[in-house]
Amino acid sequence: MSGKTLKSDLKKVLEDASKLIKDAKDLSELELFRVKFLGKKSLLNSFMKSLSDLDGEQKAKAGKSLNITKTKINDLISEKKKVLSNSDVKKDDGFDPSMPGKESSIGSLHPITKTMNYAIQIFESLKFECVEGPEIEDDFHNFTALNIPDTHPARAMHDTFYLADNNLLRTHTSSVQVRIMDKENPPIRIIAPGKVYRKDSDITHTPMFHQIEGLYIDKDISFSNLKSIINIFLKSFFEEDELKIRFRPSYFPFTEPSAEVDIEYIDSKGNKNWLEILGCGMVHPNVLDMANIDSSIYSGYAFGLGVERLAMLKLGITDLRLFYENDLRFLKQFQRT
Ligand code: 2U9
Repeated sequence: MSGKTLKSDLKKVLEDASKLIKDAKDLSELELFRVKFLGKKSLLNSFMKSLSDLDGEQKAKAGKSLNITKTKINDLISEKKKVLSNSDVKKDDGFDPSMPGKESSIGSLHPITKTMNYAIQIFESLKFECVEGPEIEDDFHNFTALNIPDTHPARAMHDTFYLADNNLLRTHTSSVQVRIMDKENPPIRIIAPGKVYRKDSDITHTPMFHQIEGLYIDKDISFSNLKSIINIFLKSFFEEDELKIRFRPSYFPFTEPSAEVDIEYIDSKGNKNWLEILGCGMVHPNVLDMANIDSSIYSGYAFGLGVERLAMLKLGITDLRLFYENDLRFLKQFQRT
């Protein structure tokens, strides 16, 4: 490499580089030119490598020329980079890079799920174990095992969604508790939360709703144990130590004696009303015997509550249908509750 040829070669490189850099359309094209003229495989770099073939003064001179060219190309690139960076922002009119980013909205649990979780957590603190089971059931687990005879109106077509092969959509989560009784021996202390289905649709009923049912079977379980657990649960759920609770005699095929429980509710005008909130009773001896639990040794209590009803009272919602319309204006109100 003679000094003269190097000089003219470098002149040519600088001319080519200046032209291309000047015409670079955008930052990515500019980067391609940087690699082309200054990268490992560039002509400049190959000249650098062949410097070792030269000696003394020649080497120093050539090295200096190379460095000057390199610096000039670098400066051209930096200058162009500034121009392109500014014009990139200007080109995208309306874009202000200093604006804070858009907040992405985080989903939240449905008010029914929240109410259910809240109730479950109270029962768990009272040492009830949470169990789950299938929503598609058979006649035995949903009806027969619960002392609901063939002739009972709950079995009529208008109440139950029947499926093929003698299956049905469970009408209550009692079927889950039957499955646990079949598998386990007392003491059994469980709650079964979940979706249940009934062929019912009007202003106060939806064909799917949520229940939490509870069951406690052991020796010497009495109605006063049942009253105590219901009182503790309701006072805790409504966060009201002075809550007025009343047990009213009732009938269910799976409990004997049975009761419905009302709470005193004071409306916005200050009027007091009794509101039915749940059903309960002592597990019918037939139900225990059918599950091979000796009813002469064991007794138990059971209760069932509708989660939608609890949620409406707790959250002050007056129309059941709001829960299932998926209107974000409604749902967003419970994001932080
Ligand atoms: C077993 C034995 C008995 C569960 C019970 C109720 C009373 C009850 C309703 C409340 C509102 C259903 O959601 S609702 O419409 N439930 O009144 N449920 S006793 O009794 C059982 C459960 C399991 C083995």
